[in-house]
Amino acid sequence: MSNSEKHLSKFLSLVLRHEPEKAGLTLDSAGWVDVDELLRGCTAAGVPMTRAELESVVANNDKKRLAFSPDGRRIRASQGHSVTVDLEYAPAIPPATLYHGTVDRFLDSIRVTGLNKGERHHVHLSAQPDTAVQVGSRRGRPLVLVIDAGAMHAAGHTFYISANGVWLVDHVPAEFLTVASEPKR
Ligand code: HQG
Repeated sequence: MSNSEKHLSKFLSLVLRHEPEKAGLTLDSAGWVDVDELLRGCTAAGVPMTRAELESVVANNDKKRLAFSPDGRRIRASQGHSVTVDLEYAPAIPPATLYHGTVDRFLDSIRVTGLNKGERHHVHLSAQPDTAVQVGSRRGRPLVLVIDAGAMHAAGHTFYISANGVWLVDHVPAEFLTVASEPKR
């Protein structure tokens, strides 16, 4: 992705997940906005963008964070919102094991309260440990937690999978998680 595409991508994630008002927009209840309105709003906000540029950002985004509606007229972020939206994903059966990337300094708290969703709508989990390593690396030396998703599901926890493959759950109680490798203190 070029630097200018990265700039557009960051602004789009900001607008479509957190602050639609920055582009004079409101998201509908499922997070969608009209593509033409989005392009006009971004341009008015000082981040001019053509439909072709938007399509290129959506296609090249490393995590496929954004998705067009089937008719191509609307667009939304596939997960990661802090504004209230209901993405209307159907509950899904998780794999036996899922992973969460974090850092050592959060571990004591996580062991007490489990994994909390914080500012987001869900706790984010991945099917691949490598993804968890990348997520944890945003904050320091990554620590990978192993989640017994099969047992959680059997205990009645509802899982969803986003359009870009992120596993979502409301909370992970501490008894369902273990540390993949103990951090060196
Ligand atoms: C931690 C990015 C203390 C949790 C990434 C994490 C991901 C606790 C942080 C996506 C805790 C929340 C999500 C507890 C959880 N005590 N700390 N009880 N429970 N935490 O950013 O999972 O680029 O909200 O471990 O790649 O890091 O936005 O969640 O460190 O996919 O598309 O609290 O965000 O994707 O941080 O990241 P976040 P996350 P995007």
